[in-house]
Amino acid sequence: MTDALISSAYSQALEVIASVEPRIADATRAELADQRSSLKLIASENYASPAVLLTMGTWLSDKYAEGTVGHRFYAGCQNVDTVESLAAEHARELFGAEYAYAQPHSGIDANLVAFWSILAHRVEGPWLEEAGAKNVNDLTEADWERLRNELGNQRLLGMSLDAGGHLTHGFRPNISGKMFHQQQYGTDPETGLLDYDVVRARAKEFKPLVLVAGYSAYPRRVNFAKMREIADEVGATLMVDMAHFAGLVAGKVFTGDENPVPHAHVVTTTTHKSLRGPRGGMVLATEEYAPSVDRGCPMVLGGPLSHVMAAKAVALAEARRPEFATYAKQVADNAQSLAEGFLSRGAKLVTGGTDNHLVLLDVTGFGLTGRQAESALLDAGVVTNRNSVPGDPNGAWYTSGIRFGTPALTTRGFGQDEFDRVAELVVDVLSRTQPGTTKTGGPSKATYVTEDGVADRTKAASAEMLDKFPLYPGLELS
Ligand code: DSN
Repeated sequence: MTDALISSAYSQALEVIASVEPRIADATRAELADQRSSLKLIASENYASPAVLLTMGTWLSDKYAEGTVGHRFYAGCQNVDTVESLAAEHARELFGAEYAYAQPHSGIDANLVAFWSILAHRVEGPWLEEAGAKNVNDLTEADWERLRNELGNQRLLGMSLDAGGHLTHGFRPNISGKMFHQQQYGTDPETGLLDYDVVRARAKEFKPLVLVAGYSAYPRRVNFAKMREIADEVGATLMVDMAHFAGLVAGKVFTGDENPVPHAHVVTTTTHKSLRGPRGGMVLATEEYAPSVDRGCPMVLGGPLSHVMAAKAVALAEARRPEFATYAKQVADNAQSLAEGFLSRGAKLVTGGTDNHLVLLDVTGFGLTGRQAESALLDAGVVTNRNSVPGDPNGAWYTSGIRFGTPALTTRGFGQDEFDRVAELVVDVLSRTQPGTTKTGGPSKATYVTEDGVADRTKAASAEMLDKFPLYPGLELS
């Protein structure tokens, strides 16, 4: 696609939008300007290609298609069937999965589909046999009542939020912490690393139905072969949430024991993080779990977003190209450089470094909370998010950490030198920021004061780098 074509497509689309609600066209333009001019370091964000973005803006959005390919609750779904089949085909080929389900609207939805499918597979099977039923339609209301009670008694073991797990891995305020009896495994208090012997001991004691592996803020690789061994020892289903690192799996940075697909029964992901696709989710599974995953809609999902499934197919096709593997390797190399940049300037990192796409900086060494650091960095045009660190003394709201990720700026073309410079800029801002005081004169966890001139100096230094690596080069809106 030529730059002129893309520029004209977007300019005209915005004109059409402006003719109905100009404020939406303005906000869309402003978002492009903001994204172009800030250092986007949020580990879960990226920049999808124009082809992926354009695919979402079509009439595929107008079709209802509840059900699955070839088995819909609405007539006229032939084109949606094509779209969904292609998304699933690309996903299977890219990840070497036996089965792929492209409907989930988000990562949380993908995890819900996985939970219900595991419950259905693990509980309904024996139940059907015991009740002498061929399929779930043969179960009586009394059977369902027993089934509901049984479902309420299932156990899930996942990584704790402060160790880097996700809220859908059994965290109490999330439905996963309510529909399951949950326990959590953490990381070693000294090293911050996963200790598989501790996970094994916890699993043996708790005997979970579902063992969840995967993370959203753990800066290290996981040995999924070991996690599968543990799951097998206790008869659990291994579910891996690879939302954060799906791009590193797709790009063959994580192979062998670090690739969850050959080891897990069910793998969930989002498509918009390191995978660089549209905002959405996906489930991969073994053949054994496929029939129950396939019931995701209408079990826990509303009608599929056909335009987004189409964009998933386009993004997955992009991820199958050799350039994507080069990108994924650069994401990991850049994270190394960022981590080394922090360490060489005296900053403290959770686990002492990284070997994936993210870095978790402990900001207590700067005398700040995560909230203060996040806000001070934002003032300087550096977009990050605050994050708990293991055993966080400041809790989940203020936190003591800042999470950085390399996928987005790597898409723009940043390399290791630029990420070293990013570390320099971040350390400069944080070391020139002091906590504010509360009304009673004590140290505040929220307010802060940054030395005059630092924010502007940082923005100017960032702009120099960002100008060298423009976002959507050639895209000019008229
Ligand atoms: N919001 C995603 C993240 O930032 O990690 C996960 O839900």
